[in-house]
Amino acid sequence: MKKWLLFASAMCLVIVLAACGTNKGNEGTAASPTDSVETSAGEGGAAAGEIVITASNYKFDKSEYKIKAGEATNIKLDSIDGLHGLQIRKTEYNIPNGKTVAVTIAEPGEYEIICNVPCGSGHTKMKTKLIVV
Ligand SMILES: [Cu+2]
Repeated sequence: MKKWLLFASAMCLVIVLAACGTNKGNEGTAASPTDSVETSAGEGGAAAGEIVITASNYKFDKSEYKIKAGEATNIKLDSIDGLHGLQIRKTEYNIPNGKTVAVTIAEPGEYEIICNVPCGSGHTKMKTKLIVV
């Protein structure tokens, strides 16, 4: 009986670890509903959704990212090549590498995203856009 319980809890652990693994491959696309429920319970509070911005030398994975005005969205920065940081201009949001920040912007518009870590020769070219609709 006890052995069986041990096995069951070990299986739970495996499932949790596997869930983390698949989450990493989620580059920039909207997380699946189950993922975002887990994440919002953990770090961002009651965020509406999550986006992952992937940074490498010397670019971000998309030319623009969209979030909804007035709604908290968890934005995660993932550096897969080099070390980068993210700054949303005209706002106070800075997202360090590997961190998730709940971002709420009330005013619709285009916000420039830049890298805020001096990362090398292509640093000044590291720009993308956050579209708030
Ligand atoms: Cu940089």
